[in-house]
Amino acid sequence: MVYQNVVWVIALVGMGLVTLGFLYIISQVGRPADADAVRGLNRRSARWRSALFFILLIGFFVGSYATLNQFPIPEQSGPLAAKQVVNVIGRQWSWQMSIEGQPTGDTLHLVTGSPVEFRVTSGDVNHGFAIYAPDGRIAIQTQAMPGFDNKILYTFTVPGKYMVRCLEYCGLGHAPMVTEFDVTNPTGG
Ligand SMILES: [Cu+2]
Repeated sequence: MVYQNVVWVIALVGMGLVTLGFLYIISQVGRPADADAVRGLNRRSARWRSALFFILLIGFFVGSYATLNQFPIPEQSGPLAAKQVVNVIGRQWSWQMSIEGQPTGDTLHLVTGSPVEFRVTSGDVNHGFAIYAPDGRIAIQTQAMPGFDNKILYTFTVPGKYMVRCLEYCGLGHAPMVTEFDVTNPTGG
């Protein structure tokens, strides 16, 4: 299930309901008002408003819990005990990515199935570090800020070529500030 598509459908249904409400009101324009009917309508609409308020309130808490429970930003202090740790430095206008304990410049190669900790910082100005999955969707993203190590934990499930792009405008070379790396299955597949 792709959350973006679900949210898109919910938004469309919501917009459709609002449109239907407007169409109903337009269709009632010019009809003479009946005092008793108006009183009854007011009572009914007050009950509807209360019911809708509680439905929205419950929806807010359930939706917040369901979506933020899996929030991908981990504890920022202390070690995360991930098997793979990648140090990321954003600079105008390139990404330097190296596996902890390996020399900088080695080809970055990650495997599926075990968590990867990305420690993201910047050598100059703020950048936006985003990893795009092979299907073109953003897998994870966080800010790259000078003086801070922003940690993000991600377990790759799909092998393939992943792209890194900058999501925060950082100067003339922002758009081509791109790099890529491969993710394979642990068996090498
Ligand atoms: Cu940028």
